[in-house]
Amino acid sequence: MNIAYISVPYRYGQGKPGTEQGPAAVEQAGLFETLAVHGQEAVRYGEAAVLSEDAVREEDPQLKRLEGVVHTTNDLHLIVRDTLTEQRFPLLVGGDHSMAIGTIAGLQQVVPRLGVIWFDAHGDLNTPDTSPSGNIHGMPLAVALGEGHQRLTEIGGSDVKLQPEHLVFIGLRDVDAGEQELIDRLGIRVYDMEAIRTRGMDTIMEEAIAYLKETTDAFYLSFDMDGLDPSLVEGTGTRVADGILLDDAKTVLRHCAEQEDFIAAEFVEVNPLLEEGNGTALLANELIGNLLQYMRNHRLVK
Ligand code: 4U7
Ligand code: MN
Ligand code: MN
Ligand code: MN
Repeated sequence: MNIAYISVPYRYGQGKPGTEQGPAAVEQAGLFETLAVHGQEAVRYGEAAVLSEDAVREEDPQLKRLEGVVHTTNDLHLIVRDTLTEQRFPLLVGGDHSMAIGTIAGLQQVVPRLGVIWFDAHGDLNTPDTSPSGNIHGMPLAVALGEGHQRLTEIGGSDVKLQPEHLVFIGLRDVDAGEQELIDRLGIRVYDMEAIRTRGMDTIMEEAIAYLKETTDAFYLSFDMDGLDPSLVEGTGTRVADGILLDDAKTVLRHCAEQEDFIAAEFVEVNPLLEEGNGTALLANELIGNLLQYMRNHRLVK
């Protein structure tokens, strides 16, 4: 019983109310039952601290709600680090994607050569200088690569948390100019929708994992719900047309689950206030169920 569900009920990395209710919505959708069905302890193992609305100001328009993001990601990195140290598999539910600043910092303290599979329509590689929105959920990978505001890059220590060759994108299709510049300059591996269509997700995941294995010791999956096709995810804040369909998403999960050195997963950007009903949270819960099913023989789950 080694899966440790950790919730991150927060929204300060973006402007739309609702992602702070993401974890509760996924719990409502049956997360504890899903954990139990797969032989896991049906508990919330941890929850990241979140500042109250009153304590968070907009201040810098290029780094909106910075204090709120620093507070939660700093707390989360300690939770993730300790969970991993206890030989457990952190299963995180958010919350907006800026939480990954904390996830990566925490994992990297235990696994210095960390690999990342970033399932997302977006690059999340903006800095305060390049961001069109000032929302920090569009910046977590830049921060992990050591680019951006020092309050963010120093979470978990001042070293660089992620090397560009330790990152792969799956489903990328909405990239800002500054992000593209960074991808080109650093030679980051991208599997876009065109690649998925022409080569198939099985081939791509095999290649992506083999690539990461060359130079990393373990990897985690960061799953932004907006990587999926907008027809599947009404309840997420930044939907982009022509996304990944369910079968291909499950293929991503299966390939990750088959790897011994797969050490954590996060499901982010569930926003129940953007839809009638709870469809996106239900889908997140279903995907988590698929993941646990595929992981039934995983060393961290038995
Ligand atoms: B998400 C955006 F400009 N790139 O920086 C930005 F298009 O975590 C969107 O992937 C960021 O959902 C989306 O604001 C962040 C925008
Ligand atoms: Mn994202
Ligand atoms: Mn996204
Ligand atoms: Mn709703």
